[in-house]
Amino acid sequence: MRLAITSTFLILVSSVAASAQQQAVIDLTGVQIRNATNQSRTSAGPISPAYGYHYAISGNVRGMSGALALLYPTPTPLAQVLEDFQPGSSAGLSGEAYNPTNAHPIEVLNDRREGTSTLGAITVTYGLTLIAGIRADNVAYFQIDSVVLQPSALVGFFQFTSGTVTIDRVNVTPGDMNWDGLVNGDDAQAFVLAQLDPAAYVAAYAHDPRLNGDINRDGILDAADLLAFIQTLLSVS
Ligand SMILES: [Ca+2]
Ligand SMILES: [Ca+2]
Repeated sequence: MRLAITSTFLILVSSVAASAQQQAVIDLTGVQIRNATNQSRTSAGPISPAYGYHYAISGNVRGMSGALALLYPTPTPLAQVLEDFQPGSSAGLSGEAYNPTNAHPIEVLNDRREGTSTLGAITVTYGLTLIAGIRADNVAYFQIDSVVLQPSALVGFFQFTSGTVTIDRVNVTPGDMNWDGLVNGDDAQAFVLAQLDPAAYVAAYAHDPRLNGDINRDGILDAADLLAFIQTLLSVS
């Protein structure tokens, strides 16, 4: 009986170990965007190492004092606030990161944005650095650093009423350049596009071309990968 229980336990343990943690979620509720005030949060659970990650920052913020309390008295999507400060800037709230080592730690986002903007009758000097990553112990983190919101007493500060940073593993298939799940001759055109015009590749496939194109995992997509790509095609056909 003891033996049976022990083996059931071992099966449970091994099945848990075998299933990768696909996503990390970091709660932003209560995080402030405040002049000269760094903030950080970590995920409740771990995320397994991967070659690629998709991250997304979303949530609602409210002005807590000063002009921001007057302009944003109720929870307002962070994306809308960023657009108010600088049109187009909300695009950077989601993206992809490549991790050629397939190991942690890894920084997936380090994005500084700054400038001046007119809020009501006030000219605001603003700046903040958004940082996200995964520690060696597989816990994900998010930081808002080096915040400038000046003149701070007049401008006030924001606080998240709700929100998350999610980091998802991207499942890669080396050589599958058109992301249809297969590696075959149809990928050749996309591979050439990735080499000649990486920006056009990203526009067409919405992925960093290195995720499936850096086949030898040295971190760059170049002619050495073309040879590896051809060898991959030959081995699967
Ligand atoms: Ca394919
Ligand atoms: Ca390479």
